[in-house]
Amino acid sequence: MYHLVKGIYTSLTRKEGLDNAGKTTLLEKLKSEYSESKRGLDPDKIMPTVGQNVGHITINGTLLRLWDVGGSENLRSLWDSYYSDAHAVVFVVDSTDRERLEECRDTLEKVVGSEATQGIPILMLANKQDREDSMGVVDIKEIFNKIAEKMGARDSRVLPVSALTGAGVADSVDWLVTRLLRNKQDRPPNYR
Ligand code: G3D
Repeated sequence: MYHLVKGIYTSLTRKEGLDNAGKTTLLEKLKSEYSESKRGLDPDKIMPTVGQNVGHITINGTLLRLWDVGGSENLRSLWDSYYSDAHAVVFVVDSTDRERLEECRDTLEKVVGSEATQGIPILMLANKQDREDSMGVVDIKEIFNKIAEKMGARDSRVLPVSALTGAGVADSVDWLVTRLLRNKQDRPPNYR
């Protein structure tokens, strides 16, 4: 019994694929800053994303429904099902994890290449900028620039953030909302 419980715990908490980038921490930070209740989970209560976490925030009258989807290999196959409903993709990168940057780039390349994401803004967040060992946004941009040409005329940007401290989060939200409003005609909002 102990082994089964331990096995389940290990599989739930194992960092694999693109996990650990800070997606859930960012979602909770956004909820604490922008949701009506102004309540988000404390970072020490956040568990790895097993399926998806959802949040709703309102910015200057624009309601955003945010899906935080797990980045592990087996969950990535589900991403496609989100794209046709999505108005933007926010791709969170752990700037301290040099070893996985190539995997991040390859994964983003697939996201960008998907038919259903054509024309929607892509925001890449270089997270964990509060840490001394983090790569700077210039270095991260260089890695992602290699796929920038595949993005065509679509809006894309790499911005530095710390989901933990909240630094850079307001600028990222501003960028996103501006692009969503600008893109309203190509991909109209869902009011359901
Ligand atoms: P995920 O949802 O992408 O899998 P999480 O990632 O939000 O669960 O975060 C994974 C770990 O990174 C957590 O630490 C979390 O506190 C930390 N983290 C997230 N964002 C930041 C950040 O901006 N700065 C720093 N320094 N850490 C961050 P633990 O220790 O709980 O695994």
